[in-house]
Amino acid sequence: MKRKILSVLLTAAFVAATIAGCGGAAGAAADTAGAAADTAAAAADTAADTAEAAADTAAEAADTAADAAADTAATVEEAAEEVKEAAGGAGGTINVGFAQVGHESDWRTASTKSAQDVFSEANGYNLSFVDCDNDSAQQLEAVRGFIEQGVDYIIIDPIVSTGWDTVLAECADADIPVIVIDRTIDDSDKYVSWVGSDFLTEGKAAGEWLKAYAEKQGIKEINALIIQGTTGSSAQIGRTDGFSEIADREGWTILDKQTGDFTEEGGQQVMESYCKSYEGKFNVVVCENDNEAFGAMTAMDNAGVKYGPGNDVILISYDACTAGLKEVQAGKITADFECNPLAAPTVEGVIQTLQSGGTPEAQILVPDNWYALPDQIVPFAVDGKDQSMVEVTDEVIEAQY
Ligand code: GZL
Repeated sequence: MKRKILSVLLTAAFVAATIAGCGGAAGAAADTAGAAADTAAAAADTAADTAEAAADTAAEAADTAADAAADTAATVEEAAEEVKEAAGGAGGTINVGFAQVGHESDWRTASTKSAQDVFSEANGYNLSFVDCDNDSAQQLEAVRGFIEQGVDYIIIDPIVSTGWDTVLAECADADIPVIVIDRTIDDSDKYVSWVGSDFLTEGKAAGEWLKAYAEKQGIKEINALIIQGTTGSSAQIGRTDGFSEIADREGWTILDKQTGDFTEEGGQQVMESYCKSYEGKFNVVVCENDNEAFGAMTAMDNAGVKYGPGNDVILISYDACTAGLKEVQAGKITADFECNPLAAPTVEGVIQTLQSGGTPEAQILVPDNWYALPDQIVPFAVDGKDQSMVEVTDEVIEAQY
């Protein structure tokens, strides 16, 4: 467009100049026309420059607007992503970090599988699972790793019950809700809910059952050996305290208490030592989980100690895992006091409550049962509350975890 204007004006100027060359009125007119053409050409130049500048300005404004629009779109997308992540189960994947104790027992295996089954991709979760190998330092490191990852929720089964307040404060600062499962945390309340069993009641139930069973059997004196769980874990503390409370009340003798760390190897090592140190002096062995009981059975077999119904030694165990109930059915473990490992579905309920803006219960107990063969089932109460026992059958074993 600009070129065209210029070419017309220049032609006019050329014509004018030609006429001017002829002299006289015509020449004057031509001069005037030439001047007008020059003025017009200059005006056209200015207009073109102005138009160009306006075009450049418009282009810059367009670029700026485009950039702003792109930024806005990105911000909106980020916000949408954040809303989607916050919505979690409502269409978004929920990121869960689980710091598990370790892999020390059948109970732990069942607990881990329960969590992996519930917090699956198919159910809308992304589970970051860390087996902390019974190492508290590793467990604290795993929780801090989840904070770095920016998970939506953190589940902790605490190896021991103390040393937690600092890292839980870090979770709170990161606005990540913590749910404690199974064992308890006793030196901090910076978590949303605890889901687990009542370990003190488990210990008391074992003691009250033993009192009732010893009376039925006409056993006048109890000399017990205890193989404890991981020292400082709430499961160990509760079971030891609960059983000891009944022992003290009944005047029983607890010859020794040593930790088998909830493992079969640990149970065997401690029982081998007991068989040497207390040969012929004990008539009750209490193992604070089934895997310790399996190890103790090996040690007593090797030492020629007879245990189980109708034998010299009453063998009491906790957890009541499938393998433990099989030993009850085989007449090896006299009674088994369950600690239910399948808490993950309840934990998911807590997460869904939080997702929908609700407030979950602070403490949620999962139910436990007590198991024996018919001849070892006796009536007893715990804290004045009558207890029922489950007869171990093939069907019960089949249905166990
Ligand atoms: C109890 C759980 C214990 C089990 C053991 O709730 O923490 O840890 O009794 C396991 O088998 O190792």
